[in-house]
Amino acid sequence: MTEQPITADLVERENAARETALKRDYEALGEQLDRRGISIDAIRDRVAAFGVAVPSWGVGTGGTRFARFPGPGEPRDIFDKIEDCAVIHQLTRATPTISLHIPWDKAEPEKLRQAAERFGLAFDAMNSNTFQDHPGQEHSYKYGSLSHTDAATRRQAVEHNLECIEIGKTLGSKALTVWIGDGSNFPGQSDFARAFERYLSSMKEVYAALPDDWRLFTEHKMYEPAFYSTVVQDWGTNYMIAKELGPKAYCLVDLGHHAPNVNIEMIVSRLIQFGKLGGFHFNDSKYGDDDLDTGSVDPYRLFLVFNELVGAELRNVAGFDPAHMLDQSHNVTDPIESLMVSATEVTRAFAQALLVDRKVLADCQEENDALMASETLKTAFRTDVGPILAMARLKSGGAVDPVVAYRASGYRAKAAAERPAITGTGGGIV
Ligand SMILES: [Mn+2]
Repeated sequence: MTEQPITADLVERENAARETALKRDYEALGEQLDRRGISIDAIRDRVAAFGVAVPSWGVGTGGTRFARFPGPGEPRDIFDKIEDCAVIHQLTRATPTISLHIPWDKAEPEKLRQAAERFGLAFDAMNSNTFQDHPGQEHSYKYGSLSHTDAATRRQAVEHNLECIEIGKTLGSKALTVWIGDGSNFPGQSDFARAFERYLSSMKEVYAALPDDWRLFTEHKMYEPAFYSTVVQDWGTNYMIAKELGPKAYCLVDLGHHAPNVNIEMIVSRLIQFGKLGGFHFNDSKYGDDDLDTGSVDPYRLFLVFNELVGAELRNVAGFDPAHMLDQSHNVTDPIESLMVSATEVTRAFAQALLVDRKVLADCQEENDALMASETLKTAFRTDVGPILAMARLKSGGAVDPVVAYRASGYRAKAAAERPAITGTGGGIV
């Protein structure tokens, strides 16, 4: 029997207080959608079946290069992290998998598997880490890893990725995500072409070790930690990598890893069209990078991304199976609360995208009716799908209001009593 970190009684009690109002709201929305030719129950079932992975590093408090302000009851190790991930899934029913980061989460693979299984969780993509030095490693990544000028350093970085694949095999993972911090801080510091050539050569070795049923995701990032240039800086380079490596290689789109105002939904469309969209790291940003909670700044952009995804699904694009993961840094909130809200925002965007009248949209596009095309999207986006999301959670045994139930459970205070405060450890924002 699957263990639940929060007692079922508490969740039931919290849900009972909200159920009557929810049913009324759900019925009212159902009538409205019915007039638009949409079955609310069908949307609810799609939402209930949707999942987004939680990154193990997300349940710890993040930080910036200036400071980190840890919260109470922070996870001490990967086993505490798995328990926190279980809370998120118990209440939202939207996060059935965890994405591990090696070596931060290194432990006996069998113990990891059992710890996840205890809570009914599985493992998503494995993440390698060659953007910082780890205790005992022979060669430093200060000047790069997979693209380093020194062959021995590149070899060490390749070996690390191979180890991640080996660990992932035991855990039932089916993908490896590679993000590197390689790049330069000065014009002239690095030869762009030679660095990229070295990177491709290293990645070919990683790709060769990939099991047949695995996928390799490469993640681009415009800047940071290198501030002048990065080796895998944008989706164009990422696409070239995926093409160069082969059919199991795909591009991963981290929403925050682009310049402000970049049309990300269009990048998503391009990658889908050419069969190379691997998946997402969801988060939000205002000026740059990926530190803000998903949907907190620009929920319309998130919706537009899902509009492309749902469109591709309805067109039955061959091999279309994007992976979804949250990847954000929580500096001022309880990470469990942020991840629950963010998982909800992802499912909200998905539900809204399911409401788009595709026939009307296609007609508007054919007729060059720009205004009504936009309004067709806006109609879906403006629909408050909250009751659908809450009903999907209720039917799946989750909480009608996950944050309220979580706060009522006193989980964080209990964790704080059991887990002594820790300091240090990287924020792990990749
Ligand atoms: Mn990322």
